[in-house]
Amino acid sequence: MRASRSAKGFAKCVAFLLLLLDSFSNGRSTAFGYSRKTYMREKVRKMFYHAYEKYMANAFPHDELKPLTNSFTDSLSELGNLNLEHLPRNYNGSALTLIESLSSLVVLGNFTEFEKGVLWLSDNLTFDADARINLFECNIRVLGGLLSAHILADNYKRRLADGFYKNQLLNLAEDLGQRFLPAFETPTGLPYAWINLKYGVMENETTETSTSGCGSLILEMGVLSRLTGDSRYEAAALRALRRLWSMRSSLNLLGTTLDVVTGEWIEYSSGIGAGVDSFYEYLMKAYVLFGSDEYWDMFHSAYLAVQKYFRHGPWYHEADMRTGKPTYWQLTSLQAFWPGLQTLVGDVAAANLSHREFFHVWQSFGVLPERYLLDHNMLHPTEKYYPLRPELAESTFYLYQATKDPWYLEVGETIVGSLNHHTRVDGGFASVRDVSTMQLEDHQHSFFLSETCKYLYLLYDDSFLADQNYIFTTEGHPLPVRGLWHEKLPDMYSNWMAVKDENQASRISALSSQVCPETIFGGNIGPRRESACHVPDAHLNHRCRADDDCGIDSTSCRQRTCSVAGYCGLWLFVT
Ligand code: DMJ
Repeated sequence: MRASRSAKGFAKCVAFLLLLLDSFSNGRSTAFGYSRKTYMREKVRKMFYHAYEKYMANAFPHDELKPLTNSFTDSLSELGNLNLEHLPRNYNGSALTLIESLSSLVVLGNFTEFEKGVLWLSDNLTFDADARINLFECNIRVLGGLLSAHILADNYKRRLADGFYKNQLLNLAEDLGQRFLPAFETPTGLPYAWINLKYGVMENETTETSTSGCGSLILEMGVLSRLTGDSRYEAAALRALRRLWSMRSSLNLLGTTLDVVTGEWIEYSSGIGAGVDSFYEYLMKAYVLFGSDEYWDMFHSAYLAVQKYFRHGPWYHEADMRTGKPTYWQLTSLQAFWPGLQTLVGDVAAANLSHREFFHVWQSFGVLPERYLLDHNMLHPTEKYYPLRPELAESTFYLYQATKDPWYLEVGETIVGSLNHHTRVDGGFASVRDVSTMQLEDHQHSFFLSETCKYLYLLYDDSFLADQNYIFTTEGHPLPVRGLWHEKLPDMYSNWMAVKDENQASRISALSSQVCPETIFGGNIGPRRESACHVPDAHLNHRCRADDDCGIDSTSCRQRTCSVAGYCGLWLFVT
């Protein structure tokens, strides 16, 4: 009972944060009126259905659609498998795109199609397949998709045929979870990256995995344990996460790849993009979902290290975990999720700054290139593609929720325009092979339906979020924030609950209350300055005019300054 009340309090506080930030938009331009919002919502709805219907017509029940040839690919066995090794001979797909679409169908309010999908999966889906799959990919797409759809089916039972839903998706999820468990049987508890669904870990399997691969399992496996009462899934994911965390350097940095048998790092350089991204995301989101201090403590230290060693103004480079010295100066498309995570934490100022830069790159190319070499100011010679990724849309959605600044709706409009212009074809939506020529690739990734379309839709219609607080998994599948799942509410959040008025609230955020103690506001820096919550850019063009317009940086507690171009930031390297 106590736990449940605390969790509700916490959830309310998160909602309060969003409301509070809402008030910072200061009545900016309302050019984005109701009808334009409705128009955009319908435009995104059409995008989703175009992708979904073409998949159902030309690829289902295989995994993903090939939109240029109206055919399919059984890609679950190919995900993460760059050299396409050990491909199965008799694998005919798991209806991956349908699984990934279920939660989006609920967000769009289409319970008829949702029910049809659930019925088909209940009757036909089996994981008893001789297929070697990537544990991380299968976890976020399949296990996450099934669990989220199960919870939604249960929540919206009244919208489905009477007596229709009897936990079929949860049973499938449990079957899959059991097949994951052998991967964790290593001397370190760190899971193998690859597992055969039917036969477990293959002989001579590679022992190399990524930080995301063993650090981004806790949401799905934790929820599976909470729903089934079988603690093995959460215990395995938590053991792996703890072991991974114990491998951090004295700077609180981690590498990108490691060996699951020896527990040694293989690649010491890392950043916030490929191979690491969702590790950070899951620490924070596990804290919100399960309320355990342990996740917050890990996230907090990791976040501060990222801001200290990877950040350069609004950009993030990579660094060696042992020395903190920069290694690669590259922008990657996956990094664009970071402002969304920062917004969830309350560090909206930093989020806003980076988001603008990613959007600027999107505008320059028409979409986000997979990798851009910041030090050479050029596209990466081989990674010039854009596979319909969601990260910029995701961050735009979070920032709009936090600020209600209509500018983010315009950003969304640009993204929607580019996607329709460059990637829509008769047979669905195609990935871009080369952003410099806009040559297309015959692949519609399932995350286009689970994430890209969902976040864009939620930008213009968030009614799905009205009655329940959700955390979105890294694949965009909503999981409810439930009091029952909270062990206890950490003390630091008492700050939020004690907030009485707006002025007080504006000086506290999850991070600032830890990093910049409130006394700092009465000290050298002066009273009434918020640290983390937002850039108090009350001006209509969102730009500062003087240093005084900029708040305090949440991680260094240093005064931000106003750049020549009119942006608040810490323009020097943070050391
Ligand atoms: C998705 O599968 C997830 O968002 C994952 O965390 C990163 N990559 C893709 C989308 O780009």
